[in-house]
Amino acid sequence: MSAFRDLREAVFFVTGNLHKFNEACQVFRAFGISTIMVKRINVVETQADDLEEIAERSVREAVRKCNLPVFVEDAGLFIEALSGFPGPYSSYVFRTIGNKAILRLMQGLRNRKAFFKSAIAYSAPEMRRAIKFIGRINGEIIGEERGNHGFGFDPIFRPNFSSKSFAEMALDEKNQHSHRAVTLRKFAEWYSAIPQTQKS
Ligand code: ITT
Repeated sequence: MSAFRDLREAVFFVTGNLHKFNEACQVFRAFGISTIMVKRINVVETQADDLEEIAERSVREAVRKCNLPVFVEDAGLFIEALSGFPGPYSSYVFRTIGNKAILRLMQGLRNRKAFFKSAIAYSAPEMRRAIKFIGRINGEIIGEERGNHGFGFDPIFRPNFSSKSFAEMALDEKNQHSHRAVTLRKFAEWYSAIPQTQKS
């Protein structure tokens, strides 16, 4: 018996990040869509100044390699006092200097405003252009790392709707308002509405 028997459909998510995959699974489950992880295989991270452009280039590359209808999601943290740094370079910055160095850069700064942005690009072998969705959440960089949930910059980011950092929230709480959840829901609504024949 198929593991997907109670779900209307499935979607392929190309990512190397299990946290992002788990967030997506939970959002899509509410739409009756099951999520299948396709391990991200590009060794050199696609680089550009704009998240939507990064997502679009990545999805094109993924479709070429997998020959499947897939989506990718790219996110970044934008800090106002640092002119939007690390933004599209978030992955590299997190891997190299990490949260402690961001907190040091922010020491003494009164403007703590920051936002996370997320961009999804979906494409399929016969599609000439990717379909894109974006989401954003405003918040601030707190003074110290807090919480053990989540990943990446979650311990130093507090969204405006809560007194907790993202890392102090369980998955479903982060998924109520996060940048990624907003984008995933927009995508899921669109994906649920298109006829099955256009998805493969
Ligand atoms: P992919 O394989 O899907 O690209 P990734 O880990 O490289 O996964 P992104 O490019 O989307 O993820 O994000 C870049 C970095 O930004 C990521 O490595 C984290 O450090 C950070 N980041 C993204 N989304 C985040 C979130 O929801 N919470 C905390 N940090 C996040």
